[in-house]
Amino acid sequence: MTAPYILYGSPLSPFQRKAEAVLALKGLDYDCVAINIMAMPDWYLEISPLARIPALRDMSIGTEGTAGTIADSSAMCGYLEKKCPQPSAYPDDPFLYGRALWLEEYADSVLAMNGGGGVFRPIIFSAMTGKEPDLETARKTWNEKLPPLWDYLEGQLDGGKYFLGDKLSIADISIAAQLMQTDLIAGPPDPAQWPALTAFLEAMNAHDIFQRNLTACNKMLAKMVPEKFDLS
Ligand SMILES: N[C@@H](CCC(=O)N[C@@H](CS)C(=O)NCC(=O)O)C(=O)O
Repeated sequence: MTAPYILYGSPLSPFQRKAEAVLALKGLDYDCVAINIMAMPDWYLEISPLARIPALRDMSIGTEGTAGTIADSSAMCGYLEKKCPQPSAYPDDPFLYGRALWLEEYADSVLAMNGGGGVFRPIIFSAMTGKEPDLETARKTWNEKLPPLWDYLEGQLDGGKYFLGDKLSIADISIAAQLMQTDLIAGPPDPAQWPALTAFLEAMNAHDIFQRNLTACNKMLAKMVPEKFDLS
């Protein structure tokens, strides 16, 4: 390992995608170490006692054990912002800062629960364990649970390019990271119904800060998802 940071986890985790985007935004190099979430090793559980990926290691602080490690994507993004303030991933204005944290939480909770838990998992985890994809659960989530969340985000964007003002922030990164989780295997929401949100997703899919992660994801998913699933 030669980079100054290590990310433990998998590129397929939307939370790792968020952390990778913040590292890329700040121009920080990192190595990735794969963690199997179905059988996390004991040494990793010491770093991440809630048994979640990703976790970050700052090699300048510690290279072994729990030294220099931070679990939880929000904690690690906050840390990176303090350590390397520019370019900033958080708005300067106090109110916009609060709004950014709220939108990050919205992405990390309901979007993750439904997009990751209700669509990605039933399809990909089944494929990983040699089972048929659970398309019934994925379709129910896609058609019933995700639309109200997309409605809220469409309203928050209010026709804009970014969620807060005219600058990319942790709100955009967190929301895009979760939207990509379903986009990777089922495509975007219907652009006729959610025009601003789908334009936002398209722009984020093309943004430099997501390229390393998306390339890794597409490579990992190529065999399991030769064609995107139609969940409509
Ligand atoms: N709050 C955590 C959430 C991380 C999380 O939920 N990660 C999922 C993978 S995307 C996980 O580790 N799940 C473990 C499991 O389901 O056993 C963060 O922001 O990093």
